[in-house]
Amino acid sequence: MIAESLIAKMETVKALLSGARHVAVLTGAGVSAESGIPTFRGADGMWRGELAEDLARPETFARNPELVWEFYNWRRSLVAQCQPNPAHHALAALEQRVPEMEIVTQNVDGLHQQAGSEHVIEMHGSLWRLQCTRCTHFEETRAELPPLPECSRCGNLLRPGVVWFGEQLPRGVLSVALESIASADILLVVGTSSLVQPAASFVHVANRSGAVCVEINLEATPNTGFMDFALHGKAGEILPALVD
Ligand code: BV8
Ligand code: ZN
Repeated sequence: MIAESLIAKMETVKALLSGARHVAVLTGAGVSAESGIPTFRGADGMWRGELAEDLARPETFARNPELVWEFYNWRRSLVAQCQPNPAHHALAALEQRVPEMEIVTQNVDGLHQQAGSEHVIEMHGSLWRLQCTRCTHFEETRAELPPLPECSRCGNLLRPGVVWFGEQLPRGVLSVALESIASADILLVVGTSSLVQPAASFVHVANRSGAVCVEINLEATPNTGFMDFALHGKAGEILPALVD
C-alpha cells in the first residue's frame, strides 16, 4: 500500500526519469532484501551470533580464516538460490530507456548482472570472486568450496574477493564510480543505510554537480536530509512503479 503523498512524489520523480540524460544508481543490501538475502545491519544481519560487520574484516580473517570462510560459504550457498527481485528488474529496464546509466553497487551478490543490468560497478567486490592471499591469482567461481580453499597456482590460502573494512576499494573503481555520479543528472540511492564510506559521501558529489538526488529506502537514513526526494517504502514496489 503506497501512501498518497508518496504517490505524488513518485509522479514527479517518474517525470524527471523520463527526461533524464544520465542516471546514476547507488545500491545497497536493501535492493536485494526482497530476493531473500539478509541485509547487513537489519535484524537479520546476524550470523550465528556474529555481526556480519565483524566478520567482514581482514583481522578476523587473519585470526580465524575457517570462521570467515564458513560465513562466506554460507552466503554463497544462500545467494546461489536467490533470484533478482522486481527492484533489480526495474533497474535493468530503466537502463534500456535512458541514454546513459550506471549502477554503483555496494552489494557482492551479482543480482544486478543476473537481472540483465550491463553497466554495474561493484565497489566492494563479489561473493563469486576468490583471490590468493599471497600471489596475484584470482578466479570467479560459483562452485561449492572446501573450508579453506587453496590457490591453484601457489597452494596458499584463498580469500573472498570482497573489500573488507579498513581495505582500499579495488584500483580504479572509486574514480569510475565518482565519474559516473558527478556526471549524472539524477542519482537514485536505493536500499542503503548510508553508513559505509566512501559510498555514503556520493550524495554530496551529486549535490555539488547539481543532480537531483532521490532516496528509495525502507526507512530514513543519515543522508535523507541531503536528498531532493525521499521515497520511503520497499524498493521492489517503488522502483517498478517509477519505471513502468
Ligand atoms: C575505505 C564487505 C580507504 C563485502 C563491506 C570515513 C569516515 C568514517 C569511516 C571511514 C571513512 N573512510 C573509511 C572508513 C572506514 C570504513 C567505514 O565506512 N566504516 C563505517 C562503518 C563507519 N570504510 C572502509 O573501510 C572502506 N574502505 O574507505 O578505504 C580507507 C580505509 C581506512 C580508513 C580511511 C579510508 C571499505 C568499505 C567496504 C566494507 N565492506 N562489505 C561483504 O561481505 O558484503 S561493507 C558492507 O556494508 C556491505 O558491503 C554492504 O553493502 C555495506 C553497506 O551496507 P548497506 O548496503 O547499506 O546495508 P545495510 O544493511 O546497512 O542497510 C540496508 C538498508 O536497506 C537499510 O537502510 C534498510 O532500511 C533498507 N532496506 C531493507 N529492506 C529494504 C530496504 N530498502 C528498500 N526496500 C527494501 N525491501
Ligand atoms: Zn597464489
